[in-house]
Amino acid sequence: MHETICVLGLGYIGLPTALLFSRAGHEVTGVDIKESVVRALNAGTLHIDDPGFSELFAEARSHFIARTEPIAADVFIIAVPTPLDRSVMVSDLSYVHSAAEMIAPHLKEGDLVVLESTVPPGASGNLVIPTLEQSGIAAGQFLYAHCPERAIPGSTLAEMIGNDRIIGGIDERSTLAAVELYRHICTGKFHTAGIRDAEFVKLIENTFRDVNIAFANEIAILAEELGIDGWRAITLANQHPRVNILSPGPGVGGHCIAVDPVFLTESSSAARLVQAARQINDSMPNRVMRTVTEMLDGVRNPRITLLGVSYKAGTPDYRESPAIKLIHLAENLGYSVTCYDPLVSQFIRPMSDLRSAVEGSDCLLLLVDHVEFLEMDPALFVTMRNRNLLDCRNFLDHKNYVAHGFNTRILGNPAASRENLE
Ligand code: SAJ
Repeated sequence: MHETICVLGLGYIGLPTALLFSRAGHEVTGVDIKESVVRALNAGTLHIDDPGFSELFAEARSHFIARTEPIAADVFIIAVPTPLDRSVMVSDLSYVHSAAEMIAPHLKEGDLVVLESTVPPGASGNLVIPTLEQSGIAAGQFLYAHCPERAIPGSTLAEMIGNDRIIGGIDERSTLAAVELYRHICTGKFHTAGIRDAEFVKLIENTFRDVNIAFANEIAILAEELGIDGWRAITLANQHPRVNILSPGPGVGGHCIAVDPVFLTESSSAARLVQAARQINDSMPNRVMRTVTEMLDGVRNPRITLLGVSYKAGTPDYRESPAIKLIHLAENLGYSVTCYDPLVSQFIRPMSDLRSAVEGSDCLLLLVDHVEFLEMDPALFVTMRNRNLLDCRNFLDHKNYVAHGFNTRILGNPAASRENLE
């Protein structure tokens, strides 16, 4: 059966979800409060991109329309942002709440409401369902399930289709209805759970990654203290069949990994490891900046060049990017900062082309392992005032930079001084 579907929120998750259901033959109304997004989509222009999005849009458009308000439908999918309110370090559920308020007047008995947005455990029962019940229809008369998204930006469609999904309904009917629905767009397995369990599982997945990145970052810090190449040590440790340590870096960005551990622990007074991991990852830009100040000791009016400002390789997305904190730290120390990123054109600071970004610079600071950086020729950096390189991803061909007169440092590898690389 092909139901009518209303998807609330047309961002990185809501838009591809809406289009996959449209392509599967459902009549889909995509709802976004931003009129510019609605206008662009109805005129055939995508406002976000990821591999396969434009092809999918072309195939799905005949069954898809965007609006600023929901309409009656058989299924409502909530895929709005749940940001972290950093002033109080608590999840901001206002978009989820207002999506539920917008659905309530259209809700009928037998409709299914699915929450895809990531929320703290209990949010469905405490906030979303009571708001939907303001329609006068009780939960159970309408169906409700939490089906958290798990797709990684950069491979959103492939993961949205292929990954297993966790589905937690308020009752068996809801769970089965949600499984039946997602079967139309997903080829992965379905694992059913209680509703709070599903909320919790999503958060521990991303927290697992945050904690493991923090471990990699702590290894980098210890390796620097002990004079050991932390990257080589991690590679060697990972030869063990049950060890898989992640990679150190200048900090954890994006709208999920840095945020979900806070959602997980916001009602707890006991969580320690998760909070310690957050602190380690959040302090990485400070550590990087300290290394830069050591490298540029004695340089007057220092100028540094950030290579990569997105939150990770292969994406123009710079939400919560470690580059943002680094820029603030550097500017507070009186540094001037130039930015080059082959994928980012809009940022919190003006973006330069590579040539102008390095002109007069005292240090290249590689923050993101975009493949495009491998093509840079260090011979082109003759206009730098001082040739320093700090590679926070152990990514570049350091010997080549040393051969071109660069003083090179690698995060997590104090041995990578000029002498050792020569
Ligand atoms: N990072 C490191 N070292 C690593 C891996 C990542 O420093 O070894 C950094 C990245 O540079 C980046 C940040 O962590 O700044 C997060 O990047 P990511 O690739 O780990 O994750 P996201 O935020 O792009 O996507 C995650 C995924 N979650 C997991 O892998 C458990 C994705 O599957 C989720 O759907 C997504 O969060 C989400 O929306 O929740």
